Amino acid sequence: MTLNIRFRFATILIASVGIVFAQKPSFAPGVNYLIGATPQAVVIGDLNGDGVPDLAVTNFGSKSISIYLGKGDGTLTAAPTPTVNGSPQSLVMADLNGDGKLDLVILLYPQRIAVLFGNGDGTFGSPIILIVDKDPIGIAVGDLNGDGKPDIAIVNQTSPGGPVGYITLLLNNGNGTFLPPLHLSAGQFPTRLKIADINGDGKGDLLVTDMGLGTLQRNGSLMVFLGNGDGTFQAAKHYAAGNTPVDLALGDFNGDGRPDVAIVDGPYLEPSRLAVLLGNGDGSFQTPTFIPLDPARMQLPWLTSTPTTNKIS
Ligand SMILES: [Ca+2]
Ligand SMILES: [Ca+2]
Ligand SMILES: [Ca+2]
Ligand SMILES: [Ca+2]
Repeated sequence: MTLNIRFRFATILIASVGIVFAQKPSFAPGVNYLIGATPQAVVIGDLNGDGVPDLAVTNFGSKSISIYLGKGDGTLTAAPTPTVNGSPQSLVMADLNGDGKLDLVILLYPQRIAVLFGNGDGTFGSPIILIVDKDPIGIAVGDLNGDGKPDIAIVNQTSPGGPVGYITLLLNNGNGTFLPPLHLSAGQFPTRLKIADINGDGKGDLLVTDMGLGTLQRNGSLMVFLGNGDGTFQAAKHYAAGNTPVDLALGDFNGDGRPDVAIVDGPYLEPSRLAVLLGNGDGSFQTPTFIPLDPARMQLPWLTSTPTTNKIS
C-alpha cells in the first residue's frame, strides 16, 4: 500500500481547515492551470518579492517543479520550470541562505533532498542535492537551535525489524550548507511533521503524526517533541489523534492565541475525519474533536489513482 495519494489529498484538504472553522466559504468558478504528471504537493509564498503570493508544485511523474507567479488579480502566470534531478514529493519554501529570497527545499524520491536557491524573480539556481536517510516521507523547515537560521527536519519510515520511525535533523550553517545529520527516534509509522514553537518558549518544537503499530491497530497519535533550543529535544509525548493520522496543519482555530493542530485521520479502513486538537499553550493538547469528512470525496482519488512510491508495507 502506498501513502502518496492519501497524502496529496490530505494536504489539499487540510489547507482549508481554518476556513472550516471560520465560516462556510464561497468561491468564484475555478480556473485550471497546467502542471506536470502525478502532482504531489503545493506550497505558497512570494518568490519574486512583489508582495503577491506565488505557487510551487511538485510533479512526481514528470520529475519537475511547476512555478506559477501570482499577478495580483487572482490569476497566475507560469515561470520557468526549475531543474530537479529526481522525482519530487513534498516541498517547503524558506530562505535558507539568508539573502531575503525564498528558496525551495524538495524531498526527492529516492532518499534525497534538493535545495534550490531562489534568485528573487521566480527562477532558481542549480539544485544542491543532499543524500539523506532511507525512506524519507515528510519534510519541514524551521529554526531548531535558536540561531535564526532555518533548519531541515525529515521524517523517515523504515521497515527492517520494525517498522520504526525516526527523524533526521539538518542544522543550517546559514549559507545553505548543513552540519552532519542528527537523529531522533519517532514512533512506529510516522507520516508527516511540522516545526513550530507550541509552548511559547521561543524554541522550535517538532510535531509528528504517527500511525502507531499499523493501520489495523487504530492507535495513531500526535507526537510532540519540545525543543531544548540547541537541536536536542525532550522525550516525545503522545496525544490521541484518531486511527491513522496521515497529515497535519497548525493554526489558532479557537482564537485563544495558542497553537492548535488539525489532523487528517485516514482514509484507510474507516470513513475519513478531521481530528482537531486544541492546544493548552504549554505544549500539551486536549482530547481531539472529530469532524466527519465526505467519504465519497476522500475515497475517490485513492481508488482511481495509481500508487507510486512511499511503500509502508
Ligand atoms: Ca510574487
Ligand atoms: Ca534565499
Ligand atoms: Ca537553526
Ligand atoms: Ca518551544
